[in-house]
Amino acid sequence: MEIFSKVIVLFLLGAGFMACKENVNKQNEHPNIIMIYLDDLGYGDLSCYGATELQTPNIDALAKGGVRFTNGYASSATCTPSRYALLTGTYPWRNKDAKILPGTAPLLIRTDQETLPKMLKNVGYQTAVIGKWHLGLGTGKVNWNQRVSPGPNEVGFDHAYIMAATQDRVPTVYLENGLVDGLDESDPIEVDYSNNFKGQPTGKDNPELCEMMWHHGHNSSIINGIPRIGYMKGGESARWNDTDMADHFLNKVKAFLQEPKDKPFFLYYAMQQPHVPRTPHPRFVGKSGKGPRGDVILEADWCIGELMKTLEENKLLENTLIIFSSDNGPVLNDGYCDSAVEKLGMHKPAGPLRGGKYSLYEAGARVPFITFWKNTIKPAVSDALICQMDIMASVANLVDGKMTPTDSQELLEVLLGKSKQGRESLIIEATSRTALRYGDYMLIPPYEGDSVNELVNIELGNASNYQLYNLRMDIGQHENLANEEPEMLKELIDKFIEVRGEDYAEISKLDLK
Ligand code: NG6
Ligand code: CA
Repeated sequence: MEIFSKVIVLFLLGAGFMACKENVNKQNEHPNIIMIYLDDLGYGDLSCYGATELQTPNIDALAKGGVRFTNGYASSATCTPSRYALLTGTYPWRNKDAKILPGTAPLLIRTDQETLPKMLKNVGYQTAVIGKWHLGLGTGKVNWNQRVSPGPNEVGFDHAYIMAATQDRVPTVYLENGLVDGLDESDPIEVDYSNNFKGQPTGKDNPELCEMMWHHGHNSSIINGIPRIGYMKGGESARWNDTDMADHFLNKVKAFLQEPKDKPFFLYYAMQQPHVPRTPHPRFVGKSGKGPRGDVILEADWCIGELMKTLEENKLLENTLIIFSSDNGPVLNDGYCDSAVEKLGMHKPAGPLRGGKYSLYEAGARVPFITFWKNTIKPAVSDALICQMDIMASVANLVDGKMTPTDSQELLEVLLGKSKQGRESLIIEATSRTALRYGDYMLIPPYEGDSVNELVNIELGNASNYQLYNLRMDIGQHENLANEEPEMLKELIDKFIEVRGEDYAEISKLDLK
């Protein structure tokens, strides 16, 4: 009898163990997914990507325990197009409106369009965006005093806590599911990108009121002592506090993670650093020795450490795929005098790459790109070619999600570090110009326009002839091989035209024959 009961106990324990294991496996089929997306962080800005003058231990820990990609790309060298590609899995140059948007722009993603959050929602995910949006809101003239719609909720996010555009653009308020957070009805908000409101100070006319001076652009409404792009009036009680922004978004993230959940979740954590205006919390001021740009990178790294702690405390780490990247490459002076140039020292935001934000050279769209999933992803460095646009198809494969084939390539094995067979080719975009990465080569077609944007001091990639670089041999794009390798040049031009077709001819206004 005793033996019999022992057998039963063992059997029950075994069954319990199996059930538990099955549960874990089931959960593993539908892991939580967190996309951490920084704004203007360069390929060389992190110590895990070779920076020696800045230490980013929390992001380094992701890289150390996960896959660190050396050929990971945003689709573009500016924000809106990259975010569009990330969320829709389509090339931004297919949408003529996918350009840097003002804060009053209508929603860029069609509400009937397939998106990454919608695809996940359809297979049972709870979806949330917290942070920078910059993909437009509404359908035309927005009334910020009513629910602003369509927006993130209408393209797949159950929950949205966002800033509408960028930290340097009005309106300088947060929106929660379309409603301005903390708005007092008796002090309505008005926003205009063409004309000032009577009697409101501007950076242009009232420099004495600016605590941070503008260098180019950014001379409209002054809010919290910072001159912005665009004019805004009212909404005093709802205006954000710039130095608290990182903590504010982080607290929203923590609250979201701590909510009890009966579904897996997708969290798009779109951080504002190190985009201008760089406003580190006083805890981080002076910590990098590189001025506010370095300080906000340290602040962002700290936020990610806090995020990781929250995941651990809530026992979510082993069942969460984390993807870390940036929307475009680095810029130092992006319109404010904040000593980013003067205090740079030996730090190289672009690492070994040429160019920067706005550029068709590598530093424009090649960015830090890391995947981490405790006990599932094995640490590795991968040189596979991958684009943020590919996350949608890859994740769809992971969760059995449905999506119509688009420009997004299914590279789940690459994302998880099991394969290094990435893309064969990729079109990258920078301010409506495009270039082709094919294997180790980069083809930059001729474009009119300045070769250097003197205001931001970045080489844009414009030249009167084709440029061809072998990135494996020459990551810094010093040697144009167009004359030396005519066959390769021809092959790449053919490939480029095959994908870009008439659009390219129209945009570049060049005779392709
Ligand atoms: C530019 C702004 C720049 C930044 C950028 C958008 C001026 C002169 N420059 O037009 O400061 O806001 O747009 O950056 O206004 S992005 O990362 O969101 O694409
Ligand atoms: Ca950006």
